[in-house]
Amino acid sequence: MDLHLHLPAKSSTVSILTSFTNKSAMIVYYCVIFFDLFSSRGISIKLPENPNPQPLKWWQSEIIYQVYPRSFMDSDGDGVGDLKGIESKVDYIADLGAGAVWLSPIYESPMKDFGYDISNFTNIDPIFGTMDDFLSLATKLRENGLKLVMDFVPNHSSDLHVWFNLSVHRQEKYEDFYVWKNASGYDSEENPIVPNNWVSFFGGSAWEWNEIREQFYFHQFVAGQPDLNFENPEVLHEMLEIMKFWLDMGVDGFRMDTVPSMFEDQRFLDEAEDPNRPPNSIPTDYSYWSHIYTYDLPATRDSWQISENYLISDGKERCMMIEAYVGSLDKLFLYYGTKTKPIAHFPFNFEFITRSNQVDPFNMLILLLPGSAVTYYGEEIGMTNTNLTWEETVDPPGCQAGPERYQLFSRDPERTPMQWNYDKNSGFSTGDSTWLPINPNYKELNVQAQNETSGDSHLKVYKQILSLRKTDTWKYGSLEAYALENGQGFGFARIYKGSGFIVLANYLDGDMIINVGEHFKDIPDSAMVYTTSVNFQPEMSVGSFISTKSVTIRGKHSIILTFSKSENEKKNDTWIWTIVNWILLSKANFYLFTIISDLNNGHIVKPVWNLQNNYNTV
Ligand SMILES: [Ca+2]
Ligand SMILES: [Ca+2]
Repeated sequence: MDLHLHLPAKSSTVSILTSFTNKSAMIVYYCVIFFDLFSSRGISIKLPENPNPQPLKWWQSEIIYQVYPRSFMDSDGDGVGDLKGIESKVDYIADLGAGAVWLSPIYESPMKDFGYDISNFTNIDPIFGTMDDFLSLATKLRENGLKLVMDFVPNHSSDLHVWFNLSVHRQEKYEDFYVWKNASGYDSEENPIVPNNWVSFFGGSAWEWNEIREQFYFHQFVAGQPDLNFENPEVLHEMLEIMKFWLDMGVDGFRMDTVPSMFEDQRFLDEAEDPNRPPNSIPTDYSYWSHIYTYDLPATRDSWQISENYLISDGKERCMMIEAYVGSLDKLFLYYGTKTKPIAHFPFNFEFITRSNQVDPFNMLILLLPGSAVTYYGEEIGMTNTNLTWEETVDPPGCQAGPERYQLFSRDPERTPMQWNYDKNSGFSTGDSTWLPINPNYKELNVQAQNETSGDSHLKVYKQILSLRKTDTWKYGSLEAYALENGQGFGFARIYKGSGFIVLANYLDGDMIINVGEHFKDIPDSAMVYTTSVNFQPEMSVGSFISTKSVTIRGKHSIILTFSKSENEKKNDTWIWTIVNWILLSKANFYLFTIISDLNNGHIVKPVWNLQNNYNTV
């Protein structure tokens, strides 16, 4: 399963945040910001520049570019993306300025959940290619200086995995590999009754009857994804062996899928209704229930600790990112572990939701605040969700929800193929059909168009942003951030050794006129326009100098200014590492950002954010 792309976006009913671009499942962990801007009031964030900078680890500084393999590039015309297709586009990813590629699952799978149901964890599915294709892709990535992160799905296997068959037949060692329970009874027609009321993420009972074993098995996701039983140490052992297999193949890290789902409370008690459930939810919906016995149990975190020794024992710095939708900041923090017992390098989720027509302002925000960042394919050109009909819907949670409600749950809209050019299927495939339709807007919105235009484009802005991210200012600079104009906008400045940049973004419709010096310290009266959102209003030339005393930004636009302070203007910043909380209050929600600095390595290491009142986070 792969919750990330849709749930926060699609099922939100209270939040004023609406999904806007699908291809904009943004990430953040290392530093994150998330906010809604309707009448919010802000308190500032201030952190000094780093006096003792150490080189950042690759996963701290480099953009991780997420490829959804089915939709990136199809090399053989069957309408489904594949590894050879990805390999043919490595140059493109490298040219963006990204530093790593994260591949969503490519393992052998019957594709009931499009690859998150794995029938062989150490082989490549033929639809994507062969192991040779994988090694060839890995080599090409390495040659282009790109790291490779693999999706890893520990919670469940496919029901077609050999382990499951052995478990069904109670074969030694495998008998308890899955979560089996007896029927709680039988109804008047002799049908077995489920052990309890647990509901799957994708809707309906999480229990499936197996006629051979005459027991129910538990599945947090589709019935074809039986949950592995992590109470059994053999299961964890097998999973660690599989991770080692891929590390030995040269991968640089993992993104661990739905880790909070791994353990279930062994009392198997009924779960209660969630008092904060969405008003339109129904009892067969996952969001209807409070998942205190099936989600985010402490055992989850105890089981997954990064073995730093193993991860870097050969001198190769590897990365571990853990998917965790856990609702509160406190809970999310637990997934970092502690210094002596680290869990994830960073927990990860897709709750940073972007807005229609604001891809540039949000990219500036997420990529230039301190912290790791992920770009989901297509985000760099501002791809948008594709409206699909019920007949076109293939995603299991969408199909499960039925023709009236599929749009609340389907992740198909954000998975439509990459829009490369003006050609048939936007250059994604030469086939007569594709596994999901191409968004019709490809005729205007595609990579070729944005590369070739003589004017500005999201792609050009994106590359400019990534260039700035490679500077010492981004890596080690101070941070000063404010909500602007009663929450209409947001601005932040980064300064290192007297040079810096400032990002100003207006997220609402009206004009915003900013006197930079009113909010920010140490910004000169004049600064250079580094880049702007596409079609920035009022028009400004990149490279020109403007007064910072009055910067006008029309609605939904953003700008980056760069400047250099003269030596004698530098002041000694007080070096205080601290915990900073930043609260934004808005009409509907309240968001808390926390940044925690690290006393030892002198860089901000754990900025995270939290969205309160969001019951759609899992
Ligand atoms: Ca193909
Ligand atoms: Ca589980």
